[in-house]
Amino acid sequence: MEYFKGIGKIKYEGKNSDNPFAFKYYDPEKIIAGKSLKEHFKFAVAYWHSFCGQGADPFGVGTQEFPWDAAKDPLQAAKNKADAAFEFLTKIGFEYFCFHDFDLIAEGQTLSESEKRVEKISDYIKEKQKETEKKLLWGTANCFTNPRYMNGAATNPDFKVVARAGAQVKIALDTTIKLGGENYVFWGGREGYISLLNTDMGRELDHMARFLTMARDYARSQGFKGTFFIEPKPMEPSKHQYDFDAATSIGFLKKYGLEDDFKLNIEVNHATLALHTFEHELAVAGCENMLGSIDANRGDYQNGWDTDQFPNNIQEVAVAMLVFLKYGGLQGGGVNFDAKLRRNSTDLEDLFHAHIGGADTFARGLIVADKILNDSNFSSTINKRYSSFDSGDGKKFENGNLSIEDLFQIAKNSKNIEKISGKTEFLENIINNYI
Ligand code: XLS
Ligand code: NI
Ligand code: NI
Repeated sequence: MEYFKGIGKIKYEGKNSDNPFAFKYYDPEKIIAGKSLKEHFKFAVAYWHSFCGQGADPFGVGTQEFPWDAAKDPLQAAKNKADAAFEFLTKIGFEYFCFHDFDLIAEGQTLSESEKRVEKISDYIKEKQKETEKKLLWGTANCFTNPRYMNGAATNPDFKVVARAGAQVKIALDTTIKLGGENYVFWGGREGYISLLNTDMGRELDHMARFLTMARDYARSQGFKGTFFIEPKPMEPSKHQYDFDAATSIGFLKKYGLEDDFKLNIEVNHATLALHTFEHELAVAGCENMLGSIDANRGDYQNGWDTDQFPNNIQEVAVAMLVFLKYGGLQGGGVNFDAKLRRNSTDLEDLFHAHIGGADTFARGLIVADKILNDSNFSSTINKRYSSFDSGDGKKFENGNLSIEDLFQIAKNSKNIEKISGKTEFLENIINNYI
């Protein structure tokens, strides 16, 4: 059965095209900084938002009626959903998808029933992957929706729940490996607290580290060669989440010796919730050599919720792509559209407009950033700012060859300190001139 009727394969037609079902900037084969756009981005569709989320919000039920949800039998409904997902992937032309265990099929009443269900649907998906040559960017376990996780999963004060989360992660790891997953994600939605009054934070953090270590050891023992990603987010649904932002997550990984196997999956809207910019989070991960993957979306700059809108802010993405290029792109991951249609976007074709716009925004951002780095005074302006460290005492300082007494002598002997402009507006203009 064809779900997205009347829509064919989306092609790159260039910026002068007025075809709404064509890419204007995302030419998968275009080479930028030595790699094709397709290789830079490894665009992925998020199973949960695109094929599961029906648009419910705290004030109302879902507005979407997906034809693939109609079947009563859970396995049949899951197969129909997979058909729709792979039809969409084929038509949009992205190579990758990402999933949570229970995006693929509804959770069963018991653990063994759930295990059986996931096993059956992953057999089916494996076949679909063969037919369509689509790849799994990452898998993950949903350890936050079921009420049993209301006090957390790995950080739950009840060991029984921790064990249950472990069972779920084991199955999700097995499934990820079975489907050739290139990475595995941990987003700790309820790994945090609602109230500190009833929470032993230190103990919960130790538990989380123990849990992640066990998951890593198990996956490695099963031959998993990919990277594990922590996806930082400061809050929502918890009042406070332990993986607050990139800096906090890196500190955690290093404290517990997990930094060799884990990198970060940076999500745009999570950055804004943490009161950071997207590029800030990329830079924090990048300078630690931990920039693994991106969850692409956009927040609402007025209300500050995790609205997960599709990316369309070219300036925001262009500036982020300067950081992306500086650190040599993503380590193992890709750009996953962890974004959802607005609740009143109820046509099936809206999913195409959303992904086309998102891909074009990233492509345009990267092309702009690359031009800025190659053709403008952007890099030289920054290099000049730091040139006092390129030779003489500045160089000695960087190399660790000066003491605080040396600084004292140097300061005593030097004349007035002249003001040096930071050139902020000059640089801001360069960005806009290249867009
Ligand atoms: C929610 C997260 C979630 C993760 C995967 O805010 O973005 O979707 O990406 O569990
Ligand atoms: Ni995400
Ligand atoms: Ni999110």
